[in-house]
Amino acid sequence: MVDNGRGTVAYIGIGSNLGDRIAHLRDAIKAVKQLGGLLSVSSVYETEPFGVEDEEQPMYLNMVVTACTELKPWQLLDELVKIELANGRVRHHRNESRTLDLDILLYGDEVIELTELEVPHPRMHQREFVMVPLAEIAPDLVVPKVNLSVSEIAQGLPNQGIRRVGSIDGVAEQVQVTSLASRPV
Ligand code: A4P
Ligand code: MG
Repeated sequence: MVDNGRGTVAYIGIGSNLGDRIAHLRDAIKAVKQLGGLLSVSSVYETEPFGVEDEEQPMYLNMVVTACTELKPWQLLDELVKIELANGRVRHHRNESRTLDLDILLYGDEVIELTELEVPHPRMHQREFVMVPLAEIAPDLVVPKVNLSVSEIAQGLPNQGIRRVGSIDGVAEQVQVTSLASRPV
């Protein structure tokens, strides 16, 4: 168990491709902080929708944060769902556009294999939109089950269309223009 004295260190992936994407990311960061504490925050990346060939989707903003929390993993998942709902998340089918998606990528060094909660996130190591921001904040972390470091995994991925747009404090104007002018809300 990875415990820094204030709970377990958890890595959380944040994604948004609907509405005011930056506002959703900010809201998520604020809310996650209240679940215990925030240890680090990656840059924000604009990323091509991944795994959705059959429909046109707006570009995503993605980032990863490190939290520490005394919540158990399933309690953390419940809280993340509440944060998604508070940000207008509607669920019809998998991989659809969303105002806010919060995934538990890693929870300490735990391996959890339930349908409702799989940790490490089962698809994280295949995705640039997760591994590139994660490599910024935890390059040497070894991902359980994959048994490679985050930076090794990130470097081995094919190009999937990812562009760093800046820090969460520095990106507001340039990304809001695209998101408000041309994206459905
Ligand atoms: N679930 C199981 N394990 C976890 C976990 N570690 N963290 C369950 C969070 N949830 C977990 O999730 C579906 C179910 O996964 C939940 O009921 C939960 O109990 P969801 O958020 O309702 O639906 P989803 O996100 O559409 O499905 P899924 O399969 O989690 O999709 P992914 O893997 O999250 O991918 N392209 C770009 N560029 N950026 C993105 O952020 N995201 C997706 C969604 C697809 N393409 C993307 C992006
Ligand atoms: Mg999800």
